[in-house]
Amino acid sequence: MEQKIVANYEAAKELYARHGIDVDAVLTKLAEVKISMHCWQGDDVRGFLNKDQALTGGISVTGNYPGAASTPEELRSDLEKAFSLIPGKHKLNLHAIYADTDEKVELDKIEPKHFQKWVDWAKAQGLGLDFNPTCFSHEKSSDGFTLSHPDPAIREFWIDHCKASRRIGAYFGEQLGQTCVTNVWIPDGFKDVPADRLTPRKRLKDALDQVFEEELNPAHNLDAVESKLFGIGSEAYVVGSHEFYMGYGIQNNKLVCLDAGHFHPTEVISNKLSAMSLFTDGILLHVSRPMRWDSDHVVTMDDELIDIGRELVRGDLLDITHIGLDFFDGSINRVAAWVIGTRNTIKALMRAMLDPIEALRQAELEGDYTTRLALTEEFKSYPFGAVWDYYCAKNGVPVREEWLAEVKTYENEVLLKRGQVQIGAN
Ligand code: RNT
Ligand code: ZN
Repeated sequence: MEQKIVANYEAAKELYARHGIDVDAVLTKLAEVKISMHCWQGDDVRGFLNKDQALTGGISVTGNYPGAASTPEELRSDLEKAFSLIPGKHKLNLHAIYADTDEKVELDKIEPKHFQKWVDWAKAQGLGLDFNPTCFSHEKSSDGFTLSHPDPAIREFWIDHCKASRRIGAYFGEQLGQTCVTNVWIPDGFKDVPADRLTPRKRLKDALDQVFEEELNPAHNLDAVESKLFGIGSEAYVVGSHEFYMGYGIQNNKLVCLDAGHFHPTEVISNKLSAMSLFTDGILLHVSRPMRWDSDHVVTMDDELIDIGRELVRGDLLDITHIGLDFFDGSINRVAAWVIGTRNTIKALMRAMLDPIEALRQAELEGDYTTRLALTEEFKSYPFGAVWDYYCAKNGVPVREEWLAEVKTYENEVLLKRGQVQIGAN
């Protein structure tokens, strides 16, 4: 390792040690945290089943940066590049439409075998896998309803799809020796004010009961449910609202998924973690960055990301929280998007671990809010960058912006040689 990196690290260590912070121990702890990187940043949520379907469900990707993956091989190659630039061993989050098979299979009939190539690859890469049924971009979701659809036959189709997805999740968990989180998100909702808010929610509750009927080994698969405030075309009403899933999750022992972009603009998920932890066994996060709406921008080192990190660390919630990412930006290099968002998320956790937590707690307890504020602000310019550089070097990944050169080379040698695909038609 470069001498300068070590020297800076040693100097930083000394500064933190004055506040009783053991930086080596922090890095050991940080290495244990897995981030679930979402596959769908690589191809603008297109997938490989039903490729001709436009992206629907009230979510949207904009931008036509060249080089989007259009085959499983391309996506895996891009993922390998991204993971090689991110310190630590992590997970990949797959959606059902990313099945890697030559078979023409419907969503309600998918099986583990359709994902075998992903499992083999994850094994070889030392990655865990997470999973999601895809309840959008499909003719049977074209009127905006899936699990809460008034037509029992359509509802049945989506129930079967979610059941099949859970079995795939359990297969991932069993094969890889790491629990898979299978997260159910549906777009169901109305553009305009509904006459009846209750009945669709009753149907959703009943559908979920059927989806989760089959007992699966929790060491292999854990279920999560993701709420939302609104989507494009479901501005007035979303069936699976926060209260709905908070209630459902707590009553039925499911992980509640908190997506940073799924609440009112000034409402933050960081402030929900401590409260939820008192009532649930586990939490799933979709770390995202909403800008004016649920825009799914690449995660940056903003106040909310720092606060999410702080809450997870200070509340000792890392063991019960599954950290997933959820953003999709088609206007920049997609590999870089993954690298930026994932490195930031890890770095935010590291920063939180380097805070003088005990001193802050003590000051607060004594009513000394002056010290609390002063320390918090001074620590914002403590040399966490030197610790981060050392962590990256130690993990054999590029230090600072050196990773960008690798992405640019990859762009020239691989991405720009791909044919341009028309993606995200809206
Ligand atoms: C949509 C939800 C959901 C999706 C992914 C693709 O608003 O956030 O998590 O982004 O399933
Ligand atoms: Zn999400």
